[in-house]
Amino acid sequence: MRIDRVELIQIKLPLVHFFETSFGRTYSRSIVLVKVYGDGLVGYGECVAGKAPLYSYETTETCWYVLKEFLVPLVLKKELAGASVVYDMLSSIRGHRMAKAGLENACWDLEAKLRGMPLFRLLGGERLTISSGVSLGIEDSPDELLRRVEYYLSRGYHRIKVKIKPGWDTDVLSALRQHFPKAPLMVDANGAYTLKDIDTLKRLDDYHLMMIEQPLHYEDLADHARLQSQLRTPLCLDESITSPRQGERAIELGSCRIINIKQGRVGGLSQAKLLHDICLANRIPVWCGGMLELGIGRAHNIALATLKNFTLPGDISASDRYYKEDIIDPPVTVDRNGNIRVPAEPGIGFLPNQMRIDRITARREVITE
Ligand code: OSB
Ligand code: MG
Repeated sequence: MRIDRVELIQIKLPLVHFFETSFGRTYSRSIVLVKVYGDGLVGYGECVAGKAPLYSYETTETCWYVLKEFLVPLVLKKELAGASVVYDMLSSIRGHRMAKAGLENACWDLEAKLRGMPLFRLLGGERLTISSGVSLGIEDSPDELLRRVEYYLSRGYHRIKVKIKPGWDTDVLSALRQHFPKAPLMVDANGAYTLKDIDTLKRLDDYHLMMIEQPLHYEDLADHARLQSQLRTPLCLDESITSPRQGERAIELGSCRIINIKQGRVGGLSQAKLLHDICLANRIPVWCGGMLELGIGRAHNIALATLKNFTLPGDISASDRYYKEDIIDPPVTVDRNGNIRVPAEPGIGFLPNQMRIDRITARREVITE
């Protein structure tokens, strides 16, 4: 496969409801889409980085810059054996994994389309439906959160994740458990605690949580190992696991018992699959994380979540949980049983709606050399 041009498109789309984590409130997403043209077809990718460097150092702007100046020139006009070689072709560039993922994932879509097969099959996936889950942000009041939890449980979602931070934790969880004693519930702190909060963290053991995601600083695998040894509830790492190598270290150190795999965070589908394989070999279950993706990134997540070791419901929800109108047709939906159908059509299996994309485009550039 030979890529003869790459198009970068920056779009902006408001969320139907703000999303608040321990690092702030988001009202809309500004993201970079990547279109790779080769052998007569087009592959689509989405960079998951946000406007500001809060979750990671990458941003919409750094993705655009690094793709245009450094990454795209490394693959343009080259003969590629397939998408699986792209990550190594980009290895001279340090970090910027979300930018790399946008480009590599577009190549995966293109390769699958050229072969006439669905992306999940090309990745080696084995599920025809995947479980839905939802991640609920910090709200203005616990009542507002309760209302939302009730709604998603009634829609059949298989797991509810709620964001916590100091001051929005044990009281909120007590209220949740009073109303929903048996609900499959977990929490995500996005690194908002330190070991000084050990008393609060130990009390989290009382709420029958499936897991506690990223309670401590993203750079501290050792502190997470210390914490895990004092808790019954499994820890799950997100921000800390920036690569398959970091995943291996976290497992070795006992920093977590579960890993959240986000293809954007680790540099694309090939690295995500590698991390998945490492976890499988070490009997660490994984689930597919989300970054409030639009339809293209969501489609890549769905394909990834069909791999064998994705045994826990992740953060893949219906398109309308995030956006009034998604940029793909049909939108992602959750059925009565809380499942999401994996498309059987070639590539990502959803059709990007170019007219809708054009309407929300802020900037566009075609790179041919
Ligand atoms: O920590 O998992 C996270 C969204 C943006 C950045 C970080 C995170 C999240 C979510 C939402 O929790 C997941 C989703 O529904 O896409
Ligand atoms: Mg997280």
